[in-house]
Amino acid sequence: MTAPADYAAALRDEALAALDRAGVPGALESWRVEYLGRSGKLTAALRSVAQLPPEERRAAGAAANEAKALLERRLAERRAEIEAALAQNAGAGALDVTLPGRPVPEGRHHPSTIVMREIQAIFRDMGFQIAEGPEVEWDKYNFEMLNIPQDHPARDMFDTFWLDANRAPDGGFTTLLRTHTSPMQARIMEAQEPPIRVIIPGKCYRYEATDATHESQFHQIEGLAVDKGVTFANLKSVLYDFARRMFGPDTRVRFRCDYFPFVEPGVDMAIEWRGDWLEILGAGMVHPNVLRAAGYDPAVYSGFAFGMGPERIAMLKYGVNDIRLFLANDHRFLSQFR
Ligand code: FA5
Repeated sequence: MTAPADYAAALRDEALAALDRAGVPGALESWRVEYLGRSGKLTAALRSVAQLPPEERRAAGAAANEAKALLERRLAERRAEIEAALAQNAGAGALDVTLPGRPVPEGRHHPSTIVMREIQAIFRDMGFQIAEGPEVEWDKYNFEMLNIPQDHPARDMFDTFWLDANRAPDGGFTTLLRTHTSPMQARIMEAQEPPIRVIIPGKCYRYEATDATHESQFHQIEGLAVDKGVTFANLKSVLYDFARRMFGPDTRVRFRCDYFPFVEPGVDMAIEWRGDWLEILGAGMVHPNVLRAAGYDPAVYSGFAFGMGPERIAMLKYGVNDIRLFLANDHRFLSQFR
């Protein structure tokens, strides 16, 4: 059997360990009640000293009293420690409702987004609708319906990311990442009747070596207008108007012949910018084969189409000398635009 003095010492050690674990004022109070309260363990031990045989009473009483004094002292010390820690934390994390709020860093738009929105707003003003289409596209829309059949040499103009999905029985590719937004010309004409006046912004992909003016992922904004009696003069006036709204009212514009299989005649348009002529888009009258493929009678309807690259336009407007900065995700670059 444990001697009463040893029992008091064991109780003391147990209480000290429990005290170390008590970290908040409420836990200290529970501890006090458990060991030093009126029905506490140590109080009970002290009381039981009276029932001991006289020869044990002295040692047991002394041990229990010593333990009690020690625990009371440690309780006071522990309370002071906890209060000091709380006071320090309260100072550090104090909620002062009179302080002004912390500023939330303002988000910014990507330069491509800024330029695309600007371009879209100009065409919206002119009465164009805005449509979007799939980035994973069928060969049929990206090429065939645009007057670029299988094995047509113009396919070399577009270095294509082909996809493994839906391979033809002979193993040929049928799906790809669209190389331009022009497939939406075919999709829109196939789905609706003229009159059509629409622009299509979206991402395009080309399997080409990147350099300061070529990325493998970039945006285009396609434009398409189809109706009875649409002429090349309409195309020119819309694009002149666009250029002057986008780059300033005195901007000079130049058209030169260019070749795209889906337009006839085809042109590229350049603007005069800081003394240089810079091409900003390809355009032309929708090729009769494209109208026919979509189910329109080219004897009745005509149309124009154009396609431009917003990143190249952003490079001009903001003086960016390397297109790869747009997707490099460097905050020092991106934070310069609003
Ligand atoms: C086309 O993609 C034609 N679909 C445009 C068109 C539409 C012509 C309708 C006629 C009628 P092109 O390959 O030139 O054309 O690309 C058009 C624009 O996309 C370019 O002027 C350029 O601004 C942008 N672009 C093309 N390739 C890249 C690239 N690798 N990186 C960044 N921008 C590019």
